[in-house]
Amino acid sequence: MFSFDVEPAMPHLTSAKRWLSALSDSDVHGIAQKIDKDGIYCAPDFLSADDLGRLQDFVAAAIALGGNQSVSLASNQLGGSGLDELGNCDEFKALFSRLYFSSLGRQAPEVKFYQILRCLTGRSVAKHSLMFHYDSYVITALVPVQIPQSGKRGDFLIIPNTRKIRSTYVLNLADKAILDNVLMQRLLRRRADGVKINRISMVPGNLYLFWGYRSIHTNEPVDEDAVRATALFHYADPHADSFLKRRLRLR
Ligand SMILES: O=C(O)CCC(=O)C(=O)O
Ligand SMILES: [Fe+2]
Repeated sequence: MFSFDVEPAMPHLTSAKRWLSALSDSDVHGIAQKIDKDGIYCAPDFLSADDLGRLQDFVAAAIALGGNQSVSLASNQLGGSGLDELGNCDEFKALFSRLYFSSLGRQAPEVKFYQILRCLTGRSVAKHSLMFHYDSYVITALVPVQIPQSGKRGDFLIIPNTRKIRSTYVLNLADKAILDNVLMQRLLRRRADGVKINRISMVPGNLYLFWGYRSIHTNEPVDEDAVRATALFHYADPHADSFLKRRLRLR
């Protein structure tokens, strides 16, 4: 009998799950403290080269299908990419509820992600860059899938922890309105207000965590002929039960 000495393929997400399963409560607390202090936590090499390669192939196909322009894919369009598996992975979901509890000291809501795969390329790139914002969700995880090696790489910009979780949806809207106007965006783009903005050159396959609701953030522009793709996992909307929000039907 022949026996081929071929290594069996590693199941998907093995290295990510290994790292996640090994996290103690004090590790999670350390992550929360790092985000409080520096604005962002990075877990290097979160994805294996295989998992990352599968994701990069998926991005290339999505961009080709989208006519070589920027595309944003939601959870229900991510089948087969590996991001669906990550979004449903118990160890990954537990990281978010543990972080939430560690940071806020409150029982964490069920982990359901608002998930997107954001692929920037082509002429539409400018429209999607330097749009400073607060997320609607407490915790944001970002996994870079593809980052240009040269030229305009679309570095991530963050002014961390500039606000608290607002007690009401109206106050949250007020913060967003202050930020979402031409003058304020122009000030931030020119750094004219003297605030210190952290710039992060992201590395594909790493996992980045930050308080998306509390931090002003965006990405720098990307060259039109390059591709910048990031997978985002947003968790915990503090205003999910707001009557006003439901009436306005805003996300
Ligand atoms: O892709 C990025 O670097 C950030 C995207 C982001 O902040 C968002 O989609 O909420
Ligand atoms: Fe964001």
